[in-house]
Amino acid sequence: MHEGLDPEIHVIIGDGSFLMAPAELATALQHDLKATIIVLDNGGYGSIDALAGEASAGNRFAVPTDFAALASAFGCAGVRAETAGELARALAEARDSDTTTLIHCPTVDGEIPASGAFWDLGVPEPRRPRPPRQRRVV
Ligand SMILES: Cc1ncc(C[n+]2csc(CCOP(=O)(O)OP(=O)(O)O)c2C)c(N)n1
Ligand SMILES: [Mg+2]
Repeated sequence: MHEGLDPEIHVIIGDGSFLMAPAELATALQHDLKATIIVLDNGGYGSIDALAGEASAGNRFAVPTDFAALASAFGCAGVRAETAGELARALAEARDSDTTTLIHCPTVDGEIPASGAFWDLGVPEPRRPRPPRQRRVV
């Protein structure tokens, strides 16, 4: 739903949340909707990782995702912005464009900073421990 005078729609979303439903890019194209999606990439489920503390498992992504390439694969524009200047340029280009644009913003290099918050979070356990599956190189 869109309200207000500015016809532009902006979405700000974390990398983990975006990866739960990337096919929404196809939905945007299918319905001829334009949105500018800013993906804040801290390399994992940062909030959950911090809340789980010592018990955290599987909340950091072992493999980086090229979100700009992912957007291109869906037929959207994809761009990576690592500085405030690059982000400003990318936003201006997205505003001038007719298509949905994804702007990939890496926010931390490596460690996800602690949030300082605490949440008594249950950590699910697999039936038998096994290492995460590796991405197959073809
Ligand atoms: C559909 C769904 N699955 C799982 C969750 C639990 N959850 C809340 S925050 C979060 C992490 C989100 O990660 P990200 O979007 O990368 O944001 P970050 O915490 O790293 O800033 C998860 C998995 C949720 N809220 N909704
Ligand atoms: Mg994240």
